[in-house]
Amino acid sequence: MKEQNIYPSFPVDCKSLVSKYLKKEIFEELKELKTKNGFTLEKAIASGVQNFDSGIGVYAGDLESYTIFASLFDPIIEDYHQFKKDDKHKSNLNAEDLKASNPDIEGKYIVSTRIRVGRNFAKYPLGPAISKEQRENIEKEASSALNSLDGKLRGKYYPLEGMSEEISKQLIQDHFLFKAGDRFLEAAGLNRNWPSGRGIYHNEEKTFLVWVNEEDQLRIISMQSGGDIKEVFTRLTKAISKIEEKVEFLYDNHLGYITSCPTNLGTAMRASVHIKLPNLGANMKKFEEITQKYHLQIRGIDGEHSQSIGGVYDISNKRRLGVTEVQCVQDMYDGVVELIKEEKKLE
Ligand code: ADP
Ligand code: DAR
Repeated sequence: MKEQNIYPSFPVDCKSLVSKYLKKEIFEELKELKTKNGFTLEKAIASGVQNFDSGIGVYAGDLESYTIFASLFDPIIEDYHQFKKDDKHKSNLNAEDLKASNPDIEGKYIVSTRIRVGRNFAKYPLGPAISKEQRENIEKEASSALNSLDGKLRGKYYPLEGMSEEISKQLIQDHFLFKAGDRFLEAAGLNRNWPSGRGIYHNEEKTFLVWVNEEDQLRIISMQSGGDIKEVFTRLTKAISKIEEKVEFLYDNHLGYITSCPTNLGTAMRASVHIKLPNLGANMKKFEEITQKYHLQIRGIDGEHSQSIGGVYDISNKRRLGVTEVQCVQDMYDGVVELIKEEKKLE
């Protein structure tokens, strides 16, 4: 019988926020508590306990998790987002407010632009706590809302269940589809019953995509080749408002759009470019000076936990909570303008 509720021990070199903030007294305070969906502290910290290389290491099973386990979640949220428990999140999805003419008209640097938001259904628990049946109901409601989209957003929903290995591999290679089997999501209970209830919607041009039941119940994505960041953002904001006519999103006045991972709270937005910066790549001190100045994150070109290849980097906003969606994209845009300027100097 697996021993329950033992205070976890983390290696001394573990840098995850759960290892930093889960003090013994907090563990004792929270270990017996459960949300109305039966979500426990043990489930909330499972990913960080099984993956010592986590950055954060916790996931919420529902909105209530953020209240019941506040003694742990609040300091993690404050540390990651510099966002205090009395702060209020504000949303601004008005693309007109974005000042972003294409910074790379000749297409010399920016390979592609992608802006995504996570959204969860107000009437269901989050991924780590939903049942197989609830996940399948989400898929039904999401696909019916998506299949009603028209104009340039018109497209088709493709369930993962029954999708050929070859098509799924191609969609992942095109960066359109999520990978299966992330060990962090696995430990958080987000891969349960895989691939039931999971799938992808995309329009004919594959510039508008929606992932259903990956880490969040919806990942609404606008993407295209090149650096017309404003066009990508405008398409995304139109799509979000269309979907919101059919689906009520889980939102909280303090934490904004609610997601299972605390890093995505607030806007749940990641605005990224795949950009060729070989010279800056050889001068990481300068590279990181600029990314820090504009609150940017560097990822590899196959997404989170991947490496950059051939001097192409995934550059995106790091801030998600306590800033608006327009500010997230403005952070990324302003940083990209400076990175291109610096790369030109180094050429
Ligand atoms: P998320 O952005 O949803 O948090 P990842 O960082 O894992 O998740 O990225 C998901 C997928 O999107 C990966 O295949 C990644 O290569 C792709 N991707 C991210 N940004 C871009 C971009 N600007 N252009 C093309 N593909 C991108
Ligand atoms: N790997 C987890 C999640 C960090 C943020 N990325 C998300 N949510 N996909 C960690 O704690 O490092």
